[in-house]
Amino acid sequence: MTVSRRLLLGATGLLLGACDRLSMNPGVQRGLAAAEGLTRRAQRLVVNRTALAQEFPEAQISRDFRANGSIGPSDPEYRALVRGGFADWRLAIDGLVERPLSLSLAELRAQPSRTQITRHDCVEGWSSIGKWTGARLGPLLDRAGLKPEARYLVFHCADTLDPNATDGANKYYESVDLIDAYHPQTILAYAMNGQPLPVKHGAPCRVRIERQLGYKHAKYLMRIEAVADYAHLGRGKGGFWEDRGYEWYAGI
Ligand SMILES: Nc1nc2c(c(=O)[nH]1)N[C@H]1C(S)=C(S)[C@@H](COP(=O)(O)O)O[C@H]1N2
Ligand SMILES: [Mo]
Repeated sequence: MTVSRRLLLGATGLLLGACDRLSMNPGVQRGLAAAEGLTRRAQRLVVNRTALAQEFPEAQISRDFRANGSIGPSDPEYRALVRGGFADWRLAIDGLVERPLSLSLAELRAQPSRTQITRHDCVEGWSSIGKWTGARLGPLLDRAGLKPEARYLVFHCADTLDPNATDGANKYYESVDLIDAYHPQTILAYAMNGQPLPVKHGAPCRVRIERQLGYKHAKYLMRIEAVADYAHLGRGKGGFWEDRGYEWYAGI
């Protein structure tokens, strides 16, 4: 992935730059140690962002994977999709792309896919292990062709989670940067534990972003929008829970 490679080269440059400058002065041993600590931490952060999340054997799949947040959206548009067995569902991939896509569930299932058994960690303090199958997001983004200005992906969902919000920030949404978007384990999951994704877990499709906490894994996906900035959406913090105080970067 070009983004991560560029970042990695940036971190290496930082390391060389800092060492060169400090090694000129023999009296700054502690400063040198601190600088190396910093750059090592910076490198670890960068390298870790593209590393895979741990995967588990079948035997460790949770018998009863918890469901959280919306578990049966009552939004009329979504109810109609459920009644039709999601035959009319389309996933839009648009915004700052050269070739906007509109994919049916069948088309999504025909894309390059990945299956992974991972642990889902919710900030509320529970974890469950599940097996997810879905279309890899990276190849789909390449098909759509991100414009150079695109920096984030916004996941727009079908469910209203806060009907009482008076400022219009009612619906669930999330956003990630392009490192997470192109991570090999980032998939548009349409199956869970070998079955079509159940409604309570986000049918017909939810994103899995395995290096992030649970609230980043948007369920009931309707639209993926490439944007330069997310300040104009919701309350401007990049996600439903971010708008209510959670961290935007929820890396694990
Ligand atoms: N659309 C939507 N996506 C969502 C939520 C939600 O309420 N609506 N809740 C989030 C939270 S906090 C968690 S922990 C997970 C829960 O996913 P699960 O129901 O499959 O366990 O979904 C996340 N994605
Ligand atoms: Mo969560």
